[in-house]
Amino acid sequence: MSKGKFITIDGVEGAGKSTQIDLICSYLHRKGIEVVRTREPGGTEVGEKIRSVLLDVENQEMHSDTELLLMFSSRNELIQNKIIPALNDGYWVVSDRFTDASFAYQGGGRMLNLDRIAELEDWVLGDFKPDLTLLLDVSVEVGMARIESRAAKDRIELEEREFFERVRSVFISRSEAFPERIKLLDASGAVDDIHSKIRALIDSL
Ligand code: Z5A
Repeated sequence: MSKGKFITIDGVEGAGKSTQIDLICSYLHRKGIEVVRTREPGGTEVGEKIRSVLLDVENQEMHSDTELLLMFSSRNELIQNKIIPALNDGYWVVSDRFTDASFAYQGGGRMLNLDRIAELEDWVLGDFKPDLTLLLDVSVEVGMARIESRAAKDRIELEEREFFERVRSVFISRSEAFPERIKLLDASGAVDDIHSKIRALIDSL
């Protein structure tokens, strides 16, 4: 059995990740490809517990380094116990967010040193990386407007607009630094138009 492919999808809040992942999974199923869908932080039993701590609005005092380390702890659990076994069994894995989000949110948003994040990436991932990363890019304004009607915001969503502008800017720089892997897509248009661009990228895998 051949190894599966690993696709990650990222972007600021409200970029449409979940919407596009639904369509990607249906598309892969129609092509006869078995898919494991997951998310970060979370995606495993331990990871989901870490996610609750990370997003809990009660934890306002959490130190930024703690936040970063928890993101990578959840990621390690996911890679070792879910992603690598699934890929080895021939499944394709689609993850709602991955390591690029740590560079964008903790590096950009929290202004942590990007080299230190790269050290953690090296420790936890080694040579392992996604086959394709879809970066859905919308302005912070558009993203926020799309999620405005949600009942409650989580701990990170409570941040100021400037925080999310820095997040977006690091995402864009990463897509320029790693153009082979990270494909930036203008996600401000219609859902179907974005999906057809994504299908073309998936077909090229
Ligand atoms: N985080 C971190 O800090 N560091 C890390 O390393 C990692 C994560 C991995 C968890 O995020 C939080 O963890 C996140 C980053 C941080 N923090 N924040 N804030 P999450 O991924 O679970 O949640 P999210 O980022 O807040 O995702 P989201 O708000 O659910 O957005 P989305 O999945 O991109 O969007 P959506 O649910 O598909 O769409 C939102 C709405 O827009 C919905 O009503 C759709 O119908 C609508 N939509 C979607 N596409 C369109 C288009 N094209 N046009 C118009 N309307 C649309």
